[in-house]
Amino acid sequence: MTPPAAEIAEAISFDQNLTCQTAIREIRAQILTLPSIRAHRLSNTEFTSREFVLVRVLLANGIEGIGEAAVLGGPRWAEESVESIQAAVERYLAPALIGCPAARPAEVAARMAKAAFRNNSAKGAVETAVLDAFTRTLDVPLATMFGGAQVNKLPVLWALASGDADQEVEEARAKLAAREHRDFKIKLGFASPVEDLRRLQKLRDEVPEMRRLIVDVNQAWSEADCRRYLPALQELKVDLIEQPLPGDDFEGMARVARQTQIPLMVDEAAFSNREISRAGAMGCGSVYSLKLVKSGGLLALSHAARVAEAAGFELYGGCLLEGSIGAAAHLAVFGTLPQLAWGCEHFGPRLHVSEIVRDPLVFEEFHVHVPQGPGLGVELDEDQVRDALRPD
Ligand code: MUC
Ligand code: MG
Repeated sequence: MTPPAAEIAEAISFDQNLTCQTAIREIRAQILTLPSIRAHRLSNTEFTSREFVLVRVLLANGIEGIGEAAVLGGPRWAEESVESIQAAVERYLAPALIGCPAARPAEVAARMAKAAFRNNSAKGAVETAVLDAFTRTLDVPLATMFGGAQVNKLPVLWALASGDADQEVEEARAKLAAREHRDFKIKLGFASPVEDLRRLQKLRDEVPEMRRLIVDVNQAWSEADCRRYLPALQELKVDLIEQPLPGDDFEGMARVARQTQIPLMVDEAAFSNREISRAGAMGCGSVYSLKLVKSGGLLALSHAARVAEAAGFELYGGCLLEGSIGAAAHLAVFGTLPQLAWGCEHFGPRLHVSEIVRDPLVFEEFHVHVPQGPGLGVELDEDQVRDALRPD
């Protein structure tokens, strides 16, 4: 039955209203820094406080949305730094978006794609803030944009990354005792493989209750290292090996994947959907780590999940150690996925000594809860934001 003309007219005027109300008025980017509870070491960087960019988008209706742009220890994990993100947002992305309705997310993404090449962390934060403001306007959770959450909590692991074996044993025991985490990711590659194996052996011996054990080599090993040390990882019952080889070595990852029974996870190797498809077709691994900073937006992150599944990967909810805002953004997408076989790693908020939101994410019984309120479901604590602003 055709809807009556009055209903059509009402729907069109609602749409026009929404388009006007959600026109983007202002976009700001602030650099914040929060100290970490301990040093966090990766193969190629190390930090004791985390810098990130808080993006705020103001709509014509006065509603503000927020997003977080993450980096790890400067422009090391990827090419963006907090300084380059602030400049990309203020000088290129913001001017391209002023006046664009948040009610048209595809146009928001298209305008950003035209204004800047890659700059994925910056774009991801701006799009998060736009969608946060838009879904707050509609008074629905941001997950609604992706079909709505199918679960209200997700299994979440904890990363051990101080590099000090005794400290890591204590930390793992404390997480298990608090029933917050029972799955762990151990960062390798900043020490020699032999020293890393010693750390792992100690953890296996002294914390036998650890359940799943993932190691992330962050591209530090060669194929020869893999041939030599993967049998030892297998003996230690490692469940998953993340990105052992350099990101551009697709052939090497495929050879290593064929040589070991431990599944490999593709991380730094694949940012774009083409890279994901190619990595899948070449057999570079069997698990894909989803990350906002790789996809460059939440719409693209949700799309990447489907591309990765179609390419034969199981999914893992990756992070770049985001705090509560970035974690809530990821969870809004992850909670809508039919399958997230390997759970997620959004423990980042707990790595900071303080918070910038009034309602921190809830970690209990080895899960993180997906926030339920409108938009991202987290509210800024402006006093804490002021305290965290990096001095110019
Ligand atoms: C990465 O390479 O996975 C995520 C957790 C962590 O400890 O480091 C990051 C980045
Ligand atoms: Mg990784």
